[in-house]
Parts: sequence; C-alpha cells; structure tokens
Amino acid sequence: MNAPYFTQKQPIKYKKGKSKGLTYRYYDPDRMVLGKRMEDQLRFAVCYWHSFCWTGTDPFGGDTFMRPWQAADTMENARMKADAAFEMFELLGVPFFSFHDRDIAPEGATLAESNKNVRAIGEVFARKMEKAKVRLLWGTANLFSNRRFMAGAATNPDPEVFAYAAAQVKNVLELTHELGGENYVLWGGREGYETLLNTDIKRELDQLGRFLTMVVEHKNKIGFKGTILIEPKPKEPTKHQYDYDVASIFGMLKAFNLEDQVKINIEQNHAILAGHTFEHELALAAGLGILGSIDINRGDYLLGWDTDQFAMNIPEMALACYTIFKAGGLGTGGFNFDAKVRRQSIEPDDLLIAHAASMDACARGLLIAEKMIDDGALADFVAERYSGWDTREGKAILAGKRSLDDLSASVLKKGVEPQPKSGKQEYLERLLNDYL
Ligand code: XLS
Ligand code: NI
Ligand code: NI
Repeated sequence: MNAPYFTQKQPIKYKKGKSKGLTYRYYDPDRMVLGKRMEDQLRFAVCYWHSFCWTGTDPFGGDTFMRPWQAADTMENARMKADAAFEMFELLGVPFFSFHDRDIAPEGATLAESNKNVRAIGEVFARKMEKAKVRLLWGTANLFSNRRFMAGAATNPDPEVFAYAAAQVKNVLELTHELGGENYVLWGGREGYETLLNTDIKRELDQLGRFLTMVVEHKNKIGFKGTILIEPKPKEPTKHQYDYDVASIFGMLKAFNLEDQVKINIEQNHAILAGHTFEHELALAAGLGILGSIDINRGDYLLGWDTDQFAMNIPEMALACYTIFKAGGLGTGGFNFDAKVRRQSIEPDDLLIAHAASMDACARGLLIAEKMIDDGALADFVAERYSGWDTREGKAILAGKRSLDDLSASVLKKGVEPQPKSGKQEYLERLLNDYL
C-alpha cells in the first residue's frame, strides 16, 4: 500500500460552523456536556468489519472499493489493513475501535493456525494502540461466516460445532482481555432456524443457555472486568432468531439466571427490523437495567434488511441520546459505528467523511438531549402523569398490600368513575420540536 492511505493528512479538528476542509462542526471532544467531556459521553468506536473488510458487494455485483489489502486474504495484507485502520483512527481522533477475529486476520487451515494469526495481529494492535492512544471498545468472534456454522454455532445440532464455537470465543475473549477491551460482544447471527421441520427449539435454547453461561464463567475465570453484551437482531441471516429484540433476550437471560451478568448492545437497524423504534429498545433495556452499549447506524425504513447506513438523522439521534443519557449513559459501552459507506462511495476519504458527519449528528443529538434533560419539561410531564402511583394508596398496591378483594371493595365504596386525562401528545411533540 502507498501509506498513507487517506488524502486527508491532519487529524480532523473541531471548528464551529461550516468550513472548507473536513472538520467537526459539532463534535467538540473537550466540551462539557451533562457533567462529562463530550468524548467521554459518546465514546465513539470505529468498527473494523464494515470500514476495512467489506468490499462493496451487493447481491448483483462484486467489489467496488478495491482497497489494496483486499486483493488476497494474507497475513501481509492483514498488516496493511491494520496500518490503514490506525491511520484512520488517528485522523478521526476516535477513542475506540472494535473487531471480529476474522476481520483482523485470515482464517487458517486449522483452529490452531487461525488462533495464531489472530494473536499475531493482536500483537500489532497492542503496539499501535499504545502509540495512537486508541482503546478497544469490544472484541467478538465471527461465528457465522464459515460454512461449519451454517446451522448455527451454540444452537447447532452437532456438539462438535458448539465446541468449535466455544474454542473460538475463548481465543477472542482472552485477546480482548489482554488488549484492555471494555466489553465483549456476542451477536448470534445464525442462532436461529429456517424451518421447524428440522429443528428442536427446546434443545437449541438449552444449548444457547449453556454457551452463554460458559462465556460468563470464563470471563470470571480470567478476571476480565469488561461487560459481556448480547446484540439482538430479529432476522437475517436466519429467518427466526432467538435473540430477536431486547424483550426476548431479557426473557432468555432470566431463564438462564444471567440477568445480572450480561447486558445488551442495541443496534438502530436491528431495532427497526424488529418493528421497534431505536428509542423503544433503548428505553426498555434501560428500564430493565440491561442497557450496555449501542451499534450506531441507520436502517432504511423502506427496506427490510440491514442496510447499516451511517446515522445522520438528527431528531432520531436526539431522542436516542435523550433516552440513553436520561438513564445515566452507557457505562463501559459506547457508540460503535456498525455502519458502512454506500457501495458508490469508493474514495478512501469517503470513510472519513462518513464517520465525521455521523459523529457530528450524534454530537448534535447529545447537545439537544442536554437541553431536554436540563429543561426537564418532558420528564416533569411524565412524572406528573404517573403521580397517582406516588400516593400512599398507589404505593400500597405495588407493594403487594392490596388484593383484588380490597380494590373491589374500595371502588364499590367510592362509587365514582376515574377521571380520564389528556395524554397531550401533540403538545409534547411541539415541545420536542422546540428543542430541535
Ligand atoms: C450484524 C451485526 C454485527 C455485530 C457484530 O448484523 O450488527 O455486525 O455488530 O457481530
Ligand atoms: Ni451490530
Ligand atoms: Ni447489523
């Protein structure tokens, strides 16, 4: 590769307002927002797979990007890819990145060879991370691309595939730990099924429970202090996925007694594929105490698949940030760019532009959320709406001190209808628009 790979030479800097070169117009890392530096609130991460591995294919056409390291899947090219990746991390000034084992190094003929390749690039990363001051938000194992996983990894009918997947996770979890990763993610791309004619759901769920438990056990064994995260997605690649959305994962975690050990990584595109809004999934996870991290991207509302576009919709970012930061932020999590440029955006610098533009959209979302939180009018409205539950009687009902008999007797005694109150949706929508 003719390093440097990008034509942009200087790290992108914050400069208020429009300007000619590539600048951050809103992302101002040192600005204090809701009690922390903006960089420490948003904790942006660049993902390896979409930015450096994806070649620009679609079902009807081949590669469009022609990145020099994509010519062949060799260790030499893996090193070149790492050079380009860290060049980009430094130009963007992002604090974090994320990867799958198979993104960073070629798969070998045996697991031992694959592990060795992954470890060798892990050493390259360790040196580059030190120099660039870039940290690892999370690592993960690719348990879906190789044909051995076509019928699932943990939920495979064959225990040998389960064992292979477990061995792969062990290697990446340990590497993530050694690189100081702050989380470990499990996305069950093929943990689902195509047809019930060949599937035993009960067995597959038991297998999945055992697998997750083993991951948590190993995390504790090696002293990994990061958070284990599961990323829900309702479909694609499999038709029915067990980790459909936040609600179904919470049910699984409860069933496996893991609800205190595992949190959730929520992706915008997956939320809308599940028929939810992004903020619904965020609010539900926050309410259940399992909001961990986010994959920040944008799905197309007219298409039924994972388009993984860069998040650019400011009102949507504002609502997402309001939901996240009202709940106290993401802890060890962050905003991971699980997003790819469109296949016509073939210039290397398009990668920089996409990230910078989306970081600005997120920063604007955060700044709007700050206004919404500081002003408090929305939260006050909601608190007032539920205030009946803060009365002595409301609390007694919730505390289990009232039975159906008690409530029936008290309603009959009072003899009056509850008075309906306006939900005031349009008033609140206007209030929201005022912040935007
Ligand atoms: C795919 C997922 C994947 C995970 C990591 O749809 O979003 O990219 O984030 O395995
Ligand atoms: Ni994702
Ligand atoms: Ni996705």
